[in-house]
Amino acid sequence: MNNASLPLKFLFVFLSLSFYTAVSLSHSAEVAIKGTKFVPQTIEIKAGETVKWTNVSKGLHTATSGKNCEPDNGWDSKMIRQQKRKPKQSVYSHKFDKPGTYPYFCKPHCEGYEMTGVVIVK
Ligand SMILES: [Cu+2]
Repeated sequence: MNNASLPLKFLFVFLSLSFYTAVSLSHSAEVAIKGTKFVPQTIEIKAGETVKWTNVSKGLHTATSGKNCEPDNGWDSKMIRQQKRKPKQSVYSHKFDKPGTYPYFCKPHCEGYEMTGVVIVK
């Protein structure tokens, strides 16, 4: 290795670590409700962790456990209001204790907008 490549090598390590940190953070259990989408649509967590949904859109949304727009009588956020006006009502949290795949949807926007998401608990 010549001297000129050494700084480049450090830069590469630094960028790799930065990228790794960004990827790790994206694994945190935060779901944003933007427009008529859950972002990320699929989130993976470990058993015992909590997923927090935050509505940053203008509309009213729910995070409701179930498939094909049908509630399965699991968890249901009820309406999660817009974040800016009523901050306390803009967030819904649910703790997932058992491993499994948990599909959910937004009641007002499931049909038509296909506003759905999945929580995968490992
Ligand atoms: Cu919605």
